[in-house]
Amino acid sequence: MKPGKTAYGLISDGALAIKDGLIAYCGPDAELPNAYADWPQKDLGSSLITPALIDCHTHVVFGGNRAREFEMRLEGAEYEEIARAGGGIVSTVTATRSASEEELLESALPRVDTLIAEGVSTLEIKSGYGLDIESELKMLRVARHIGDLRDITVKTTYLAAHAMPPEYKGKPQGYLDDVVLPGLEKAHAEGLVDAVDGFCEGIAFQPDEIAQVFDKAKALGLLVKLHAEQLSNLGGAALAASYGALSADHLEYLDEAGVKAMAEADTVAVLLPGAFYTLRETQSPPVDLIRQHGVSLAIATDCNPGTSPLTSLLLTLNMACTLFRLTPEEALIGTTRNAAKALGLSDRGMLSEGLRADFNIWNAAHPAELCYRIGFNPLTKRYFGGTPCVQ
Ligand code: DI6
Ligand code: FE
Repeated sequence: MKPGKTAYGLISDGALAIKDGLIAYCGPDAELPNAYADWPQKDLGSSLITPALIDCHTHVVFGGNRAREFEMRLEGAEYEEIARAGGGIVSTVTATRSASEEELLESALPRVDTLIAEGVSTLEIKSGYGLDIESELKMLRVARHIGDLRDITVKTTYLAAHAMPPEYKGKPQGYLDDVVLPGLEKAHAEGLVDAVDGFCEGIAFQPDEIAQVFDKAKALGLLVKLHAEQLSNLGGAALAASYGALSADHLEYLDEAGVKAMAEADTVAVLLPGAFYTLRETQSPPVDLIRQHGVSLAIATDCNPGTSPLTSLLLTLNMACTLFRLTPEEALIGTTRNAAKALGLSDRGMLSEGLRADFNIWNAAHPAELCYRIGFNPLTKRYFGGTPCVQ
C-alpha cells in the first residue's frame, strides 16, 4: 500500500529492513542495499505483508451490554425512540458509572484482544458513557491502561458530549457548563486526552453546543473530531471542518456542502459500516462525492454496545466494500494510511522508510483477500515497533 506503485503499492519479491523499531528499507528484494546484506534475515515465503491495521473510531470501554435493546428493535422499536425513552446510550451510562476501573478493564480486554488478533496495532478509544466528570475520567484511565497492558498504541478521545445524562434532561447548557467543559480541563490536566469528540445529532447535541466544546478544545491546544450526519443533517461535518477537525465520522446524511468543507480542511471522512448495518440504515454515505472532492476516506468498527457491537476490523473491511461499494484498495487504505491520518499520526499507516515497523504478515496471496472473506482471519504474525508479538 505504498502510494505511487502498482495498485495497493504492492511489491512482489519485496524486502523489509527494520532498525530501532522503524522501517529502514521497504522495496524490491533485488534492490536491497548492500549495507543490509549481512543482517539477520527471515524468509517469509509468499506471505502478504501490510501495514498494521488501525481502528480509528471505537467505544470499546463500556459497562454492560445492550442485547435486550437489540431484541426490542427486532420487536419494532426504533433506535431514536429507545434513546428518547431513556434507554439506549443512557442505559450503558448507568452500567458504566456503577462499574469499577477493574471491571471496565476486564470487560474491555476481550474485545480489544479480538481486534488485536486480527492485526490491529493502533486503537482509538473514546469516553462518553460516564457523562459525569469522574466517570468520564475513569473510562479514559481504563483506555490508557489498555495501552500499557498490550503491545498496541491507544489514542484516547474525550466524548462527554455524547448524550444528555438523565439528571440534565432539558438542560444542555447546564450539562456543558458543569460537566463537559470543566471535565475536559480536568482530563487534559491528567494527560488523558489525545483528541475531543462530540455527537452532533437531534438526540444529542446541537451545532452551537458542539462549538462550545470545540472552542474549549482549541483553547487547550487539542484537536477535534465529530460524530456528524449519522441520523440527520445538522451541518456537523462543516462545523467540524471549520475547526480543522481530524475527522468527521458516520456521514450517511452528509451533503455536498459538507463534503466541500471537509475537502478544504483536509478532514478525513470516517465511515462506520457496522453502525449502518446494525441500524439497518438505508441512506448510504455519499461515497462518490467524497471521492470527487478528494476527501480522504477511512473506515472503523465504531465498536460500541448500541449501534455497532463489532470487534472485527476484517469484517468491517468486507462491509465497507459490500455495503458502501468501497474498492478493497480504498478499504485497506482506510484502515491503514487514512486511519492514521484520522488520528493525527504521521509515523505509521504505510510501509515506508522512517515509519514505525508496525506490520502484519498474512497467509494470503493478494490484499483483496482481506476484504473478500467473511469471518476468516488469515493473520500469521503481527509486528509492533519492529518486535514480533505473541498476540
Ligand atoms: N453514534 C453511534 O452510533 C454511537 N454513538 C454515537 O454517537 C452509538 C452509541 C450507543 O448507542 O451506545
Ligand atoms: Fe461512535
